[in-house]
Amino acid sequence: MMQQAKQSQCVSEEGPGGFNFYALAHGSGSRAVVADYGAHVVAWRDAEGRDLLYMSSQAIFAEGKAIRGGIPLVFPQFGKGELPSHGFARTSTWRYEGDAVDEKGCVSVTFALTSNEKTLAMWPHKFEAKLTVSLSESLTLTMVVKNVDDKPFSFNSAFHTYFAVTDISAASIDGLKGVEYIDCLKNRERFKEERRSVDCEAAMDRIYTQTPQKLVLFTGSDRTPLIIDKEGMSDSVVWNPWLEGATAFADMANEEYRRMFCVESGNVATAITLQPGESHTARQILREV
Ligand code: TA6
Repeated sequence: MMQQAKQSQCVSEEGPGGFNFYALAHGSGSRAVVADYGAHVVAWRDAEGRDLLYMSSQAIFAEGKAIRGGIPLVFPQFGKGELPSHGFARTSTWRYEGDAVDEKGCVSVTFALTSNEKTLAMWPHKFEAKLTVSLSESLTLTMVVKNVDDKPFSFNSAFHTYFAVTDISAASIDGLKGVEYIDCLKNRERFKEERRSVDCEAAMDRIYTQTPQKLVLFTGSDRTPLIIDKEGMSDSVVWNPWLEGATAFADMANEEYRRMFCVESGNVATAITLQPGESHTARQILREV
């Protein structure tokens, strides 16, 4: 255990877009990279160096543009609305707050985003948000939002996780049978999932509500499936743009829809309301079975 602790580390360097990238290395050989821009996990690799997250080959690293891939943070709005799509968290530069290695060798890095003139102009609520990324044999994201205003506010949030799959036709999700979902491609009509294993054979954009704490994602590879474990989040969005959607994205090669599958833990159908001084914690733990 001490050996692993010695091998675990966090190193930062400037990269595309002039953003700072924090490379986390764990003694097991797993790796992750987090940008201060959006507090965005841009990579997570297993001990063999295989990418577990999809990153578009045409992703744009520039202020004001969301990075297409990895784990964009959705806050304080999900989807389209009064704010830019999925809110301003993923296109804001977060403040590096420090990194640490614990006695078991788990390495973590923490970022903070506090309401400022720009956010207040879009969303008139004073908040403090912190995002901690922890890497061991698993990858854990913990986001704490605190209401530092003198009035309540409500928000939506999600970890918009782009999982890498060998081919979308071979991917599937277990754990959604019996769960109600909102189909965003069918006028947001509500349905009940009848399948034990949910696969994807066309464009898909569904908000599964009140989902189980754990889902299992089969990525079509020879690797063991991934467990998606969430706390403090009621919903799971399942999305693939298919060819027609990918073609519409300037930052995604058309055929790359086949190599990604979004499963997004979040508070999407139900917002979180915080009274002054209250905090909310959302946590997603990703690990191989
Ligand atoms: O999570 C699914 C979704 O809301 C889709 O409707 C699609 O818009 C996707 O997010 C990507 O959104 P973005 O703003 O990142 O292009």
